[in-house]
Amino acid sequence: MGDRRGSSSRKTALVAGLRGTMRRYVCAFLCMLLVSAASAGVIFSEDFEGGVNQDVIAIGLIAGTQFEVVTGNVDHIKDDADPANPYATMCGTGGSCIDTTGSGSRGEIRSTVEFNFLPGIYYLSFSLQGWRDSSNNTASANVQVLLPGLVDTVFARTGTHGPYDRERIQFDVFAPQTVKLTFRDLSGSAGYAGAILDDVEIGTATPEPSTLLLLLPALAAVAALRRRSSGNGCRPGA
Ligand SMILES: [Ca+2]
Ligand SMILES: [Ca+2]
Repeated sequence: MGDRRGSSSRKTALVAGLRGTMRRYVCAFLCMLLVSAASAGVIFSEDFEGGVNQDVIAIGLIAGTQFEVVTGNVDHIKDDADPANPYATMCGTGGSCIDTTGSGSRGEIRSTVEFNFLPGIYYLSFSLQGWRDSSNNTASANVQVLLPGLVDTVFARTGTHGPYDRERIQFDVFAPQTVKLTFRDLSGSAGYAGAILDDVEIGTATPEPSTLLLLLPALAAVAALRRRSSGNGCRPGA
């Protein structure tokens, strides 16, 4: 009899513990979404319009931008109207851009800015296209995009040029993190021709409508838990 009562109270304590843990996770998730929805906006952007023209940039700062070369080299290209310039239309509507393959070396660029991500939902977007000079030489490249612990994705571009594809990655941050953004030219580039990169942007994302729909059962669960418990409700840090 005593054993049965003990087992029953242990089960009750376990269920209460699970409810408490579930409530904390749901509350943290809801708070994260609410913070994201309330603060949607751009927190970083780089269009590569600053600095010099048609320069091979080796290790060091890409002048006029918020990126530096950390491995190999890249080309910082600017379109102009000079037909003698083989890169006159390389950036397309982008104005200035980055060829992720410099001269005979695949490049790796990293933001000079360090991002202090608080819990929330964010996006990273950028424009990417294949390579072609005025002689119609084309090339392709695979570009690895890295925000350590948050984003690690490879994008492939074939040997065709334009139009840009606008890529967008959405990612969740569950605990504060400080990281830099890297674009790394992997295999696929040909000699001096890689993928063309432009218009990098990071921002806070508004939850998708589908995510909000998924929240409804969670909100109902929290409400039910609150009714059954005299404990704390949903509040930051609960
Ligand atoms: Ca640009
Ligand atoms: Ca190049």
